[in-house]
Amino acid sequence: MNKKEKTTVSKFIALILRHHPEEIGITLDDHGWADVSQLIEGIRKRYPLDREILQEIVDEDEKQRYAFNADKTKIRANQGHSVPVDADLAEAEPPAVLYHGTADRFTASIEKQGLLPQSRLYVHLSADEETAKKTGRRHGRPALYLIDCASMRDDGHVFFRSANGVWLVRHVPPRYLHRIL
Ligand code: HQG
Repeated sequence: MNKKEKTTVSKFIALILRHHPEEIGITLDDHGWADVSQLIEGIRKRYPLDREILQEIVDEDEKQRYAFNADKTKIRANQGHSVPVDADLAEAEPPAVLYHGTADRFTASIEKQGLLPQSRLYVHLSADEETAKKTGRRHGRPALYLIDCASMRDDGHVFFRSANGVWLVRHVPPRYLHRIL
């Protein structure tokens, strides 16, 4: 399977493991795990997939979006869920500043309400401006916020870091946001 085909299948796997497992008739457990055999069987109705290719997709994913359990009978997304699962996120102390990329058209609402998770369980924050900008571009003309995490921490906000290094928080009130683009 070439890289382009793997990306297509990977996007479908992300959809299943983060948002719509029912799309292929499977369920996730409370911690977001899906049965690997069931996942492969379900996906094969649309795309060719076997254990070897799935392993390659997981290993080669540039954001390390997926993880297997120890005996590789289960697989889950490390973050990004809209389905309410406990992905065993580790509470962690964030750097003094993080970034959030969004689209220009959302900024009026963001500056009124702060950053909200919208359809996901958490607001996603990036450690560097470039990554945040890329995220923003997915939605339109990018806008960029610097987040004053040091003050948020002082004020008792809790941050999590997913297994693949994404920073997550439930809400960023407007006073901690500084628009830089
Ligand atoms: C915006 C990708 C209006 C928010 C990326 C964002 C990321 C508001 C959009 C990960 C708002 C939600 C997540 C408010 C937030 N009013 N709009 N109050 N608060 N928003 O896709 O952060 O490749 O759910 O700014 O790289 O864009 O899929 O979140 O624009 O890490 O692994 O509402 O997904 O990673 O959009 O992206 P999303 P996101 P993957």
